[in-house]
Amino acid sequence: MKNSFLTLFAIVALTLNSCQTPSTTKLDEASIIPIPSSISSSSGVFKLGKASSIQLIGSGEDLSRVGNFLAEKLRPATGFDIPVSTESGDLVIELISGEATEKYSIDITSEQVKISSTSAAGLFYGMQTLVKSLPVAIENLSLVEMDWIIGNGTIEDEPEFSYRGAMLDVARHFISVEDVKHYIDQMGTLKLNYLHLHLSDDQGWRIEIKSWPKLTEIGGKTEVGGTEGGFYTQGEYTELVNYAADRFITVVPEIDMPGHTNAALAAYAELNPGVNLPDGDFATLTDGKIDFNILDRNPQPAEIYTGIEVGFSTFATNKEITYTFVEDVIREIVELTPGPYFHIGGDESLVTDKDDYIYFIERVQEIVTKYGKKSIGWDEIATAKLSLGTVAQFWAKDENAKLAKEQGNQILMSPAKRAYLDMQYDSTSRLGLHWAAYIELDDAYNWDPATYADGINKSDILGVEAPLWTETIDGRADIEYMAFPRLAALAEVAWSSNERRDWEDFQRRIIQQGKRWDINEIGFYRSPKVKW
Ligand code: TNX
Repeated sequence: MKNSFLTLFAIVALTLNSCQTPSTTKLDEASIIPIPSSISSSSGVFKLGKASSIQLIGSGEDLSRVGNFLAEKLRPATGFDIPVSTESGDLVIELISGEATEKYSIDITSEQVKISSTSAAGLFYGMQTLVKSLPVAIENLSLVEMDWIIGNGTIEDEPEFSYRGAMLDVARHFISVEDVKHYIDQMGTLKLNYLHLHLSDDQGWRIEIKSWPKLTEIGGKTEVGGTEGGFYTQGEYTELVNYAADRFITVVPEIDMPGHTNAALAAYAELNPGVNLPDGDFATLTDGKIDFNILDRNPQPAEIYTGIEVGFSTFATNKEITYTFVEDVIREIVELTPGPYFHIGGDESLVTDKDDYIYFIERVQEIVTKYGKKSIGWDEIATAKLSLGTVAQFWAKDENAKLAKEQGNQILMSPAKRAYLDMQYDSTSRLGLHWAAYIELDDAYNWDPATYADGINKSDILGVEAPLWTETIDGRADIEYMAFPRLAALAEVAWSSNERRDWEDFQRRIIQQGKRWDINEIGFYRSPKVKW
């Protein structure tokens, strides 16, 4: 009796279990981050099989690249060949005609999966969504025997903001080409499309400038803490630009100025304000005015700096040599940069006189315009007269964002209290600073760029960017610990509408994302806000 009861129980349990399979593969229960605009499920599943193949409809190098990315992503764990052709296939990637936008749709039936978009970027995003609709085991680089199924249904998706960025501060601690590429890979999976490289600061100059070689020879030698620094040759920078472009990510180079310039000031004495008089030499008064010729004589190079204070350095804004220098640097970097933006920094110039600061920013903006780019600058630049198309990157002050808006300029949202990946999670975090806030995962997630800054509305906002400053961060493990999972939260803030976002549902999806990171050996922070 007892035995037959157990047998019956086992049969019921087995049946229940097998009934569960379809429900766990319902498309709207997939763990897609950022959450798409709409997902509707229908009955049945699509099953990836040994004979599965990719069909490209349309033409162009970008389209084939997307097809090959998908094939390469699916092959290792499934062990299937997944050929890519224009002939036929059950995985269809279709470039449709029409004005190119980032919008895409995916239609999944038991016979076929079809991704369509008017742009290759849209197809790339659709491909990322498809990968996240498959079981997390798809991330494995070696064979996993299982059913590779996706629930039938339709996904329609498009981003809320056109600029979805991440910044790496490669100046405070140098970040190797390989580690930047690894970050770019992760950005791609999160549908981020701008990589801002903070290439210079007090502690380091990180890009080769052929006309001013001491920038990297002297200014690139060290980093915070006094360890060996580094820099990208122009070839390596180009390699990063191309690697990013293959993933539909545009590089935004930043040369921070007129403050945060100690590394350049250490390399070239002539860029320093002429206050470093040799011992015993004094400025004289001529007709009651300081004689600047004497003041400017023999400026001394600054000392190499490896601490983490901010706001103590400035270029000499009143010397022509400074603008010759800035123009050479901008020209050389612009030649290597296909994207539309050049970031001129402009933050925390605390030892630059206010009028000098405004003069400098306005002149540098003109140089950027001359070389065909638009300027981006930290929000302080809005105290100057901004050119048409210049973008103010909000990090601290509502007043500055308002000044930019009143001048008809757009705002890039990087509020330090929400979007700064170098802020500690809580007081026990082993890395990071906390001058702006402690930022737990829910803090990074629960804010709305369109209402965050007083007087700034959705239409004033170009997008959202998550900066990672590296005073306390050195190497891939540190980067991963600070960036993940928060970068995923911020990617959803940038891509998905406020109405679509939901913290409870995000918790469910980030747990699955965490499994993917585990398989990819990404050492993310296991926030106590989530039951991993
Ligand atoms: C402020 S944010 C800075 C950076 C520091 C950062 C550290 C901004 C525009 N300037 O120079 O690295 O704080 O959190």
